[in-house]
Amino acid sequence: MESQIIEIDIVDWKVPAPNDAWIAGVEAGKVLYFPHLPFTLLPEEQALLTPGIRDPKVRNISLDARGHLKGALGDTATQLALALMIGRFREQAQALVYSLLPKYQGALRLAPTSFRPTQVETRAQSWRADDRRLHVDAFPSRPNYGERILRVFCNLNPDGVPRVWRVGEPFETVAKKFVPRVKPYVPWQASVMKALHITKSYRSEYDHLMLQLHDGMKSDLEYQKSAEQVTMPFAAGSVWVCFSDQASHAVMSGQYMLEQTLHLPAAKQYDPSASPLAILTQLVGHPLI
Ligand SMILES: O=C(O)CCC(=O)C(=O)O
Ligand SMILES: [Fe+2]
Repeated sequence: MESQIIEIDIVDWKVPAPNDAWIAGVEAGKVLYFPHLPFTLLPEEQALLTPGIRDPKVRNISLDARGHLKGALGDTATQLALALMIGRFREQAQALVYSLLPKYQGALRLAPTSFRPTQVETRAQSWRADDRRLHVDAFPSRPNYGERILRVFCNLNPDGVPRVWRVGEPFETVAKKFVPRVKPYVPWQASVMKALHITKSYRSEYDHLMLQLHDGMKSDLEYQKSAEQVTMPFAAGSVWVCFSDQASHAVMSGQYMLEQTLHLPAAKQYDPSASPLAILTQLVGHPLI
């Protein structure tokens, strides 16, 4: 299998010039890896690196698009410091993406920024929520009609502990394996789920297929073992960027990460035909949204 990782050795949060191979690579579902791109903490921010800062009722601490902090414990000063740290990462992540992918300017929609202080290995969860299994991202309650999920991840572990991922095979390979096994799409069920507010909007056939890929991959233990994959330790002080609705990924270990999600209409890509929407549409042979 061709490498699914492209290393880019820069030390500032912008690339000197856009690069066609990087653009085509990330739109093909590869992971852009910046091994030497630390997020610099202010001295007073070191104290924020503790798992106890997260409200146990939520999965991650997040800063929403309006700048509201959610899921953190602690006094006002702590909450303010967290919001400032996460907000600074948000700015740097966006600057990096705009330098890498200038055509996306004006087309990206900001989603929440997350801070993940919990040690991955100690998290207990159901198989469906377990990101230690290879998967592509798909969200059950939020249909997106093919809109892309672009993510910037940053390992800010202070003790040099890497965040270890597994990165799997290309999206087309995954889709060819799992699409033949999917449960059929039932439009009236999508209507019921919307009426009951199980989904925030009507679940399209595209969203159905993406969830089926997500669940199909995670529930197949043989696939988890035998699929082509590489184990990738993302170093402390590094950044990586990928379309997480396309790059097959799993997180195995690590602690302290910042993550920015940006949404992009597939039509605004450099090559819309590389999108999961285009690949799945081609595979099933009829429109999905
Ligand atoms: O926590 C991580 O490193 C990644 C988890 C994951 O699968 C995701 O955020 O989509
Ligand atoms: Fe994921």
